[in-house]
Amino acid sequence: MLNSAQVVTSGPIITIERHILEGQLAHPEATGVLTSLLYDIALAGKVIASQTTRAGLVQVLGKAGEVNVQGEEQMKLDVIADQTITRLNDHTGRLAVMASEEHPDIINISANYPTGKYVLLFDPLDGSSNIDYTIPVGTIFAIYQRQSTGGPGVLEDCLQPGRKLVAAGYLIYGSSTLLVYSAGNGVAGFTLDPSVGEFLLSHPNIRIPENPRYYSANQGYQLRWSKGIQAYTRWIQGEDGGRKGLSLRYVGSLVADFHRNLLAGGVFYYPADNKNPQGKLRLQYEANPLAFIAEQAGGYASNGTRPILDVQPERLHQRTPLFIGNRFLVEKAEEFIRLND
Ligand code: P6P
Repeated sequence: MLNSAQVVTSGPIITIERHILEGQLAHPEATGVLTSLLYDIALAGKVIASQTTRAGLVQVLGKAGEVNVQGEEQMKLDVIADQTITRLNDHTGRLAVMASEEHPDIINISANYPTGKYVLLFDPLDGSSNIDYTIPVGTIFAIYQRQSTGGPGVLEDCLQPGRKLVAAGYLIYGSSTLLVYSAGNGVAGFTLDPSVGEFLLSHPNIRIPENPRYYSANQGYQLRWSKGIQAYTRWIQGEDGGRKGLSLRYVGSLVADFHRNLLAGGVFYYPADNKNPQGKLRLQYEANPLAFIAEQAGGYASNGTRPILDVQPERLHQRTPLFIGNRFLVEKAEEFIRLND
């Protein structure tokens, strides 16, 4: 059962547009551009949801026959999601530049359109390898202010540390379609009502519960982990006898695993190992936006030695180890790594 404090069961019906606009009122200097950008992302989520919830019916299952910059086979829905977000945002005049996990380089704004002050980075469909098995997948987005002055945005605009995020969030396409975002004043979740095509406030002020229930890690790789991570895992399972172990839940879809732990309390970790010495997950498209959400909800995210949000990105598709969830659980991982590795 979801934490009842986190799910709206009565009171006013608040659309995401109204919530974003009210958030904007708290910033008199706001020009409304960020509000419109967040609305554009919500619209992209509706379009993508219309595809993912009918995947088996519109023959988009299976591979697109292409391989992306990550060396992963692209699923057709990957391509659809990427094109939906790109085409909804490439002409609005709100962005200086975009970058997608599915594109090797930054995505410039055409000279036919004006540029704006924001930078959008996104993973259009994370967990897409699960599409054929009807396991929840998601979109992850990160919004920064451009650092370059005028003209087309540049690579450095897309290599900002997470501490500089203006807003971030994710959509989950699962048993329902949920959009979770933060613009720096807490975390809110909106559930799509497909009958009216509106995201309605369903999870106001999400806070990660103090008493965690789950841990999420692919223990199929455990023998590849460092001594510190293996010891941490035994601690999580209650080896020290001093505490009840946590239940293991691992879907293999980051957005689904993260969201469950955000609402129920827990930790997700994808450490570096001898196969992925830098870690598997991407700093700019996955770790930073989710770390922003985690900290806004009272949690924490680390690469095992320091806060994810403090890492200065060096490359657009840089990978990182990721430990994210309840602060004390993530800090415990840092301690095991510090003492054992
Ligand atoms: P593994 C999906 O491909 C993804 O990028 C994340 O969504 C997920 O958390 C992770 O990889 C799963 O990786 O190696 O456990 O299958």
